[in-house]
Amino acid sequence: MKKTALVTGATSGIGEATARILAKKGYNIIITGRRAGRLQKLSDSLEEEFGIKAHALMFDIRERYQTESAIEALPAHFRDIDLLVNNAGLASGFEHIDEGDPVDWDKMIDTNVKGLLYITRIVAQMMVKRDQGGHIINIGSIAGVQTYENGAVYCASKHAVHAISQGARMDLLKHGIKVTEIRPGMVETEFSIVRFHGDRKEAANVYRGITPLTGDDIAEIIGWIVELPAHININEIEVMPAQQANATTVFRKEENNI
Ligand code: NDP
Ligand code: 8X3
Repeated sequence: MKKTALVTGATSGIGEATARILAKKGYNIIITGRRAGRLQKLSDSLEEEFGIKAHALMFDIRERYQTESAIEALPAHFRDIDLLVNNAGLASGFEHIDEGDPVDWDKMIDTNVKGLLYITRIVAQMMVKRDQGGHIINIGSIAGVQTYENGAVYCASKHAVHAISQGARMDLLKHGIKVTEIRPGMVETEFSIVRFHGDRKEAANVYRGITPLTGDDIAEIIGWIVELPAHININEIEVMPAQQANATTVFRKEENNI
């Protein structure tokens, strides 16, 4: 019987790549996000390309009732969720704390922390009730264990994901539900475009002189983790571009005349 995976934030970047790799591995896929057109297109292409069943759920993960209603309304054949990939998230703004915009702060905390909690709670309840184990993979960040200038609130939100991952792993242990936290460094997706409020030049500058990770790189790692034997869990994994040592140390070729 095919397994079912739910991937949040599958309309671009890491989430989209993850949905593709899991579909390729034979999972039936539930994808979520706010951009309906992209969701439908991806859902159709997953079914066509990989011969699996896909189901698109459009909701804003910051809204608890939207999130819960969407999951509660899942058709019967999508309700046995084996794998939840908590990927939806964003950075919004890049300023010192005294200059930050509370609208940006709310977006990050409501999406990265509260949204992740809302969906985790309801899917974990379903997994516990079903009593067949399960796996929750949280996309954290290097920002979940390190902090950088102009990133206090994003880093705080990812520190919360780090804590939630550790706590959930303990809480769900007796139910055979594994919890994995993946902490990437720089991945070139729409992330920086969103962080800089649509300024593509500023976003491209983040990756100047380096070969960043791609969504596919993270998806490959997820694909490997989910195929490990049942008795193994990867608690956490930190993955960086080879030119990035930590959150603040990057070796850029152009600046080093290479
Ligand atoms: P993208 O901007 O490409 O993708 C973000 C995804 O999250 C989109 O599908 C978006 O869908 C979804 N999303 C954002 N806000 C909401 C919301 N309110 N409700 C529902 N879905 C939402 O960025 P990435 O792929 O890079 O980001 C994915 C995750 O990876 C994030 O949690 C990010 O923090 C993390 N990460 C990213 C790194 C990077 O360098 N790129 C490094 C480390 C971690 P839509 O807009 O359709 O709602
Ligand atoms: C995204 C990576 O370094 O921009 O989580 O915070 S970073």
